[in-house]
Amino acid sequence: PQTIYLSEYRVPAYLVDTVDLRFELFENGARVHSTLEVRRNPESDAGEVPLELDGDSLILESVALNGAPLGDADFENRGDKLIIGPVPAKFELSVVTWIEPQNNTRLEGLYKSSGMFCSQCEAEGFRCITFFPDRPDVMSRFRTRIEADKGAYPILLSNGNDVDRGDLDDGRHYVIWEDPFPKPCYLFALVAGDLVEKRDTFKTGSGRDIDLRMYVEPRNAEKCDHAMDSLKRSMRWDEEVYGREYDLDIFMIVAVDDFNMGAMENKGLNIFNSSCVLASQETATDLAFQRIEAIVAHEYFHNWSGNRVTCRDWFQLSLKEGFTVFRDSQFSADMGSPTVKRIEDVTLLRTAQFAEDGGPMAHPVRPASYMEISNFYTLTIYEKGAEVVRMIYTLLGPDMFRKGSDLYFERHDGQAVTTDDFVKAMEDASGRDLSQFRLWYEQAGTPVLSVSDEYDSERGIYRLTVEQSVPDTPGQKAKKPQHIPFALGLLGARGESLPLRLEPESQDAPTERVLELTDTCHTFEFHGINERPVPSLLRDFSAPVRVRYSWTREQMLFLMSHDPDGFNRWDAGQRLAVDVIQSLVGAPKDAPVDARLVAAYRQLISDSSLDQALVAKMLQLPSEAYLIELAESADVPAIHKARERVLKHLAIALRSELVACYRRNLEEGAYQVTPDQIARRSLRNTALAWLLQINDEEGRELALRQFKESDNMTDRISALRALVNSDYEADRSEVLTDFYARFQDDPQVVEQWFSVQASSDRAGQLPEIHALLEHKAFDWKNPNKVRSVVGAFAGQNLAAFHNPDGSGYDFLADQVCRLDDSNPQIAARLVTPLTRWRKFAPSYSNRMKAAIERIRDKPDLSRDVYEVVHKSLA
Ligand code: HT7
Ligand code: ZN
Repeated sequence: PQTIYLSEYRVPAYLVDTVDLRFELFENGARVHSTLEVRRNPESDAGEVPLELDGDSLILESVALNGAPLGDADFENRGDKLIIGPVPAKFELSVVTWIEPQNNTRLEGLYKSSGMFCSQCEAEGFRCITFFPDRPDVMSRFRTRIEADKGAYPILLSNGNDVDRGDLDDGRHYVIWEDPFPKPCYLFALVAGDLVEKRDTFKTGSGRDIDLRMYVEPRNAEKCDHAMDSLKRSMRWDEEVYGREYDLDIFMIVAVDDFNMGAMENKGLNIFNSSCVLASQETATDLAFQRIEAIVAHEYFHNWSGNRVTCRDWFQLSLKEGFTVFRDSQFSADMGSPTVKRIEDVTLLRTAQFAEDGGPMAHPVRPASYMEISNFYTLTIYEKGAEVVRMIYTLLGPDMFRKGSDLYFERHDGQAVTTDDFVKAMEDASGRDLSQFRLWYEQAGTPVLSVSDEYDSERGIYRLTVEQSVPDTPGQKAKKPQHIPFALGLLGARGESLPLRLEPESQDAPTERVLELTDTCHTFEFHGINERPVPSLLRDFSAPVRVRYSWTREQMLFLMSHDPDGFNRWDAGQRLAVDVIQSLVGAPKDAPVDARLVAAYRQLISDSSLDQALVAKMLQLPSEAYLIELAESADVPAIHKARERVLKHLAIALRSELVACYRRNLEEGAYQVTPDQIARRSLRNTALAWLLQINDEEGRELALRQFKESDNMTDRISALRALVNSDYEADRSEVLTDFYARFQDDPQVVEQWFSVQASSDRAGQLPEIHALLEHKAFDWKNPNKVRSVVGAFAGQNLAAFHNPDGSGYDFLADQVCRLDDSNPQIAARLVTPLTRWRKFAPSYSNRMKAAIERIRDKPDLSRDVYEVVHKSLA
């Protein structure tokens, strides 16, 4: 496959001002009539070149130029390109293609899901619908006429406003949609199905009434309220915080079961994976409720950061994704607890994005090349991209940042632009120079800050030295130092925040500062410090970096209970737990567990005056995935054992506190998704899980009762998971059977049922995984099902996946090869755990490498999988 380079970007030779589409939808396929108003791009120096349109899996029926049919000699159809020329400077082009949505298993372009037609065009799916210049810098006004059988497809949707509808012969009907905003074709959408409509309204700040509509299958009619409420909160928030009002008269959300990702921000017609939008108390967990709110917000926010201002090319993907993730994380922080939200974001970043940034697919936030763009919808583009925007926010402050975003939207409304344009708007609005900061977009790899300190008691000076280095990554060596905002505070012996005087005589010094690191090495001197302080570094995780500093366990314990920065309090606890677990990896069975960890956890569980949402987070031990990420040459079963050992030790030592914690947090009153109730449920379910790890009879009874009696999915599935992960084998199979019987008609719940088993080292060994793949509810064509079994096994059941005999690796290789033909996007994502083979101890890594080589040798490997396996083996 060909590699595409940013350096080879050229403006399009032709622009398309309007697109007129007519879809004739049938059971055996669809005919797409497209009429384009095309003109030569005045900004292009390409001259009178032929017109090149992209295509994929299309059957071409006819081509006409200015109404005159073209013959075979007038164009060349190469399958992936339709080349027409010579062409006039301005003309109308009509193309008719035939496509087969019912056979489309890639879920790109137009396809069928549970009997309905739906589309997914980002990044390059529109070319699977019709021939078109499929690139985001070609922006057009779309008019779409959809025709289908009225009985089977009463609802026909596309972008914009419905301007006409009517009946046709043979029981068919049509609807015409017009979108007044020019858009790239990746934002085009079409839905046709037998769906119920849920309606609401939203009054904008300027007094316009917006029609809000959700379309779902009839059985899901009662699962829309949460998404609709989330949408209204998002609309209000974007007006209040960013001054952004919605622009069309209608905003629609559709839920589909078969979807490659979470959701898609098509203009005025967002399409969602059912699992990311449908929720009821009985079927969705607290986590799902929160995720739905965040994704609904994310897609809505794209209307400005992505749609009104879009990307010039796909190298700029983080322009819309990084900024929009930043915006949705601000929103979620405002809706709940900012500290908890920060902890969740950083956990994902440090566990998974850092791993990506240190692995074979490492790439900058603005990549310089790619083979398959679908492989670049990564944690680096999304999460690191959001951190980069967050650092700009930290450096500029909220007011200047808002001025910058206003300028960006105003300056670039209706344009397709670059990450550099975004940074420039921030610079112009604030007067700050961000030239060195731009390296965050260009250099891959997670910077490392090595911090050392000394205390000069005679002069009362505390000296902090920070050295930065950015590791080599594929294709990038000898990197330059980056501009890093480094927030910190210093604590005195009683936990008090010390004034940070950078000059000896300065008065009214703040107790927290954001230092700006720009050189390889900086030394900062803090004056008037009367005793050796404890440093609280990188507060609120002010930059996506690794900090190396030799904290003692005493210092970690001190920060855990005294740091006024909630994030760092949590982080100190994590660091302590990591330190204790790491010291036990490969240690003799009877090696002692540090009693200070037990004491610290006892304090956390018992002190109900602490912020319970933070306590709930602090009680979660670092995950196996995080411990692996931190390891040099990971021996997963050894890490698994050490972590389990610490967890069991804590559970035995704190048994009575856990039971008390469970009982204290038993719910009273009606179920609500509020921060307080979420924290209570999380605390009592952590207590339950720990008790079941030590085969506690009282814990078992509590879990069985909770499983039977709870009125919500959070509690029910937590009890299920605790029992499944316990040694109570009879209970395990009984609750699994009972759960399936109760929820078998709900695909989203069945996915959770699959995932509880596939991620469990008790219920998810390979024979059971094979049985799940044979289960009648499993469906290879549904990405959620694949993720919930194969993805959960390889990504969460780490000790089983890393079975020393290599069987887990062979299994994953088999499934990737199987999926490669039907859904290469999903296959390429599934292969990720194997691509990191270099990270593991030799006996594991050799087997992983062999498995990935087997995938490499599969005939007709897709471009998606080809890119990841070849980069992994390079
Ligand atoms: N912008 C959307 C990306 C997306 C996507 C990309 C590739 C393949 C399928 C896809 N479905 C959605 C999602 C978002 O970030 O909002
Ligand atoms: Zn997005």
